[in-house]
Amino acid sequence: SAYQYGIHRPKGYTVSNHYNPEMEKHHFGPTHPMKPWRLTLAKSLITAFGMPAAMDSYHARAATHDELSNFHAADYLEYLATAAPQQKPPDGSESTDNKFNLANPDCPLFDGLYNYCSMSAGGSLDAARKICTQASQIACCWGGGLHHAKKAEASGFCYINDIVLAILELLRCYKRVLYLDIDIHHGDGVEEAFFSTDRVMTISFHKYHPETFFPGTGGLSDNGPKSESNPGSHHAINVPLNDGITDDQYGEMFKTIVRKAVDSFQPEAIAMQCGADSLGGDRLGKFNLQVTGHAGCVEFVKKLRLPLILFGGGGYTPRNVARAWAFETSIAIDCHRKIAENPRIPDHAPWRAEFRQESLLPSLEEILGEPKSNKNTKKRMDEIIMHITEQLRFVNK
Ligand code: TV7
Ligand code: CA
Ligand code: ZN
Repeated sequence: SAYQYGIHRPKGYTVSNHYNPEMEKHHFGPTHPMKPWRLTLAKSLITAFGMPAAMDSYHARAATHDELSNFHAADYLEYLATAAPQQKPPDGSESTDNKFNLANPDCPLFDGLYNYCSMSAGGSLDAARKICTQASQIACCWGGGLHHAKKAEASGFCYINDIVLAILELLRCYKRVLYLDIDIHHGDGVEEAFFSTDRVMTISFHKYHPETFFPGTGGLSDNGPKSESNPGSHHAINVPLNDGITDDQYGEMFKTIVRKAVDSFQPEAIAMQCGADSLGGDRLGKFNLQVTGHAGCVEFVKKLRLPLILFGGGGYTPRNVARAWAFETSIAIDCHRKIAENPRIPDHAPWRAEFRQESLLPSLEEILGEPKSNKNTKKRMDEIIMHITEQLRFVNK
């Protein structure tokens, strides 16, 4: 029997969810940290809490070659569509074929790769179109958010930049789009794609440690090519952080910076990448964020009442990824208070082994991951806010 939460459609606006269950059937490889089945786990939680009753659910279709070519180079797409999964040479050595940065351990060529990419992009494009026609006010595509992909290059587990494609779609009907990125990695692909326009402002919060942490870009002073003739200068904002940041500190930074950016840039729509590798206990990340802290950023953005797309992204401890995206879906449909009152996950479900006796929102006593020591000083946080405030003085819409 389904869990009874009494969840109903929010008043006055429509939320849509864009998902294709085929995505989970794809595997990057047994030891690769990117696990597409975390999407199924998220969808299972969303369903277990009765959330589909409160939104429009769409089966995400595969994006067409034409649609992908709005951002990506033809020869790159051609190669993606035809390259065969790499066989390990019999001598056990690594493959040397790395055209377009493919077939390295981060971006392997796996079975059905092109299918996987076009479904991820299809969901994000569908979401953008629902936002453009105002059929939805908030659209969720947790299978998207692949922010590192470049025009003709795969990078950091990303092959097709569904976010860039979705923002290009939004630009057909909205004058200015604000891009927010709370994945623990720098949103370099999206930043670079919109370097030379003043119609998109990008803000990425990330761990910044160029020598040791991927992708090594996104320093505080990297605000786009600095030239008089480039309208896009000052429209790339970076918030470089260190390990161990807490909910309070992160939330404070996020709200302060986004509030100032919205005031000066006056966006008409927002695209937000909600990478869940910034949560405590992530396999790759070392921040201390809890589900409520991560989701607090989404709640703050929702309250701006602008057309909004929520993308997934990173997240390498699948059960925590699923928790965060399920709770963020509940914020979109405005039932998060109900969920917070009884966050216990139904224990009869097939995902029982994954969650055991846990709840959707881990309590204060059972936080996500071992607390890491916080390497972010108040002084540095103030410096960052000062620098960004200065940058935003150049942006006046
Ligand atoms: C959006 N970190 C993507 C984040 C992309 C991070 C990296 C790995 C990794 C890859 C593996 C693997 C891994 C335990 C972790 C410099 C290298 C070091 C590959 C072994 N285990 C997102 C990309 C990042 C692949 N890459 O933002 C297969 O970690 O640091 C690097 C580059 C060279 C390649 N090696 C890692 O979250 C979705 N990769 C195990 C098997
Ligand atoms: Ca980020
Ligand atoms: Zn990431």
